[in-house]
Amino acid sequence: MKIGVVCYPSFGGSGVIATELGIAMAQRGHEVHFISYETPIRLQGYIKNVYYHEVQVPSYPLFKYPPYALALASHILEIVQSHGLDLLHAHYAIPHTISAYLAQQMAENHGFKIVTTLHGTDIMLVGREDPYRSITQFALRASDGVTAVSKFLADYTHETFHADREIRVIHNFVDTNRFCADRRPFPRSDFAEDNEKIFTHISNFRPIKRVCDIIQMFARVSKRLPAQLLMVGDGPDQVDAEALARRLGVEDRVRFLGRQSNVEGILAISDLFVMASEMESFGLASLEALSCGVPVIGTRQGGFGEVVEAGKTGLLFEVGDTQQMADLAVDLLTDEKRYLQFSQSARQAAMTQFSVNDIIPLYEGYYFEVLNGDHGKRTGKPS
Ligand code: GMT
Repeated sequence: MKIGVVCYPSFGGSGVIATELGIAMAQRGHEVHFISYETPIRLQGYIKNVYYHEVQVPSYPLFKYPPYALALASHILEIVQSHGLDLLHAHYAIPHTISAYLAQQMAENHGFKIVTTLHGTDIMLVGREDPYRSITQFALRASDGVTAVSKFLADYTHETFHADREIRVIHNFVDTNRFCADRRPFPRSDFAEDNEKIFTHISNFRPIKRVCDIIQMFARVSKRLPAQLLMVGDGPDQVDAEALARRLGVEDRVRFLGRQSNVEGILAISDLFVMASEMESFGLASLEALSCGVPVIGTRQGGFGEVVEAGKTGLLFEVGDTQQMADLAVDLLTDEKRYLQFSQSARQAAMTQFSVNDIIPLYEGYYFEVLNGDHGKRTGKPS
């Protein structure tokens, strides 16, 4: 099969999943064409069957907003025509699916199918806002197949967008060999003393991630046990988080590491992974932590409960309740036997429910289903 993959190339989970999925498909013998405005962050080195096409967006003085979606549509069309793609997998409904649909309309003699994967932000934030609501609804109809990374997100999409079509739930996945506590490229002692616990948070520090709650929680924990907090990533709320750490007197124990390409190494030496998100359709970094045997403390929101089993692989708390978050963390870390059970269950869950080897065939099977028929593209189909 010849597959095009359109994704955001950045550090976000959707780009990571799109890239790892594309690579896995290439390793299964399919020809895979990545299409984006930059090389996706996890696409490194030569990989057999993989191509990368960069979208250029010419800027003219007249264009206050360079039309990326149109440049992307033209580029998809060129690639479809020169390589004969069978299927285009768009990660994010807007603008990627819309560009793919436009290319589909233009590619008169080269029919190809469109699969859209909904990741969360496209549906819960961007697509719900008025200017993008109708176009997101249209993208859902225009796709030949739609998948969502959690059941929560599929249900949410059906309700919010009245999407009268099948949305296949395919959970995100993790490479359990790569994300493994045994693989430590650097020692734990680089970050903490033997008696200190290591807390880790990874995100893009956007307001939805509530990173200041994590600092608040950590300041409470620090009064009760020796610990270090590693903040991985960057984003708009970093400045506030740093200021809060100073105000609460924990700045010497909170380390901002910026974007890291080797998150597996950091997770492998962590004791606890923490997320305070207001909403999370899945929470890929949490799954990567579980795979390293690191229990997760996160909010009882969105699809998080599909990733973290409360009371078994992690613990959930109400959004904003940093006291409860701190209590849960201290209780778990100070009960060695319970912690060990959580850690083992975390690794086990990643291996049995979310392993790359089990999830990739679900996508591949879905691709074939879509290629073989009009898959769930029912109501209000664009003609
Ligand atoms: O969370 C973000 O801001 C990044 C966003 C993305 O585009 O990568 O993440 C979304 O997709 C991830 C991969 O499927 C999910 O693990 C995240 O939960 C989801 N983010 C939200 O739902 C807020």
